[in-house]
Amino acid sequence: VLLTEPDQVIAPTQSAECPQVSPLLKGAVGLSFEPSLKLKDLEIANKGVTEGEYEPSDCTARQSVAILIPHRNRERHLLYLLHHLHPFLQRQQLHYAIYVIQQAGDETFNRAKLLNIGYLEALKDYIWDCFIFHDVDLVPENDNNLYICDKQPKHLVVGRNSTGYRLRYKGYFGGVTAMTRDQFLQVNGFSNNYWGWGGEDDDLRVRVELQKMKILRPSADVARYTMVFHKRDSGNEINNKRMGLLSQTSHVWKKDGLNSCSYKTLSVERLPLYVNVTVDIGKPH
Ligand code: UD2
Ligand code: MN
Repeated sequence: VLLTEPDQVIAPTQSAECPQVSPLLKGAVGLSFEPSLKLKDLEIANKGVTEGEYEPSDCTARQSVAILIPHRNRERHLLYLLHHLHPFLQRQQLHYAIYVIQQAGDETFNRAKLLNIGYLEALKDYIWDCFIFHDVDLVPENDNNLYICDKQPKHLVVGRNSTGYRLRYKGYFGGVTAMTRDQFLQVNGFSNNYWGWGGEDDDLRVRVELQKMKILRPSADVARYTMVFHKRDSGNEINNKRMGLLSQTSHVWKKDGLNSCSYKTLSVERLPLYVNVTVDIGKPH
């Protein structure tokens, strides 16, 4: 046998799974909303994020999570959210990416359809395990509110500052929710037919209940958010058809949702801190 120097051992690229409880969590943190904040500052502070995506360097994340944010004309809110959310998700040791789904034009806003599009578009990049449907103006206050999915759909907003941190009503499913890829597919996603403010979150709850799934919530002391103050946006007037639509959900969910979501992608910009997907979603008919 010819003895040679041992080959240099190449470290396996697969590192151990991240711990069940991240050692980086801080619990409740004070939030700041600095009017002078600039996107450039955030980019400098988040060098580990590329094209909106991050992965822990020293362990393998337990879940891969896509954060989907429906958006139009709320730039300042988006900046505040990115400012807090990136470090928050990194402390949770997640593999994640942030997608902002931007409705082009001034037709009536459609939050639910934008979120369906976010799901479909994000899956073109990676087979995400879990999706977080996230209002742009809600900032989580406590990093023990884990942005991971569970055996059942999760509602992450028990309370927020403006409503005394209490659940608004039984069955409330708005603001920030978490569903696995399969859970969301099973309910055929959101309805595409809610134009304007309200009802689309209740519709998703009905879909979830029709599948005999049960909504989970973290404890009230953890599932707390600050909502950045805002008025009702123009182009997102209250949807007077919402009650009528809601009464039809059990009949129409199979054909109104992910499988009927038609749109035109105008651009996909891979910015340093998020993927900006701009879409033409049409208008109510
Ligand atoms: C509540 C729900 C929200 C949704 C909405 C009814 C909470 C905390 N949130 O929010 O999830 O069910 O009622 O549709 O209960 N947006 C824009 N530009 C616009 C309009 C809306 O970006 O011009 C986006 C943005 O992400 C915003 C979200 O849509 O956070 C919901 O709209 P909202 O903040 O005006 O409604 P709000 O606070 O009553
Ligand atoms: Mn809001």
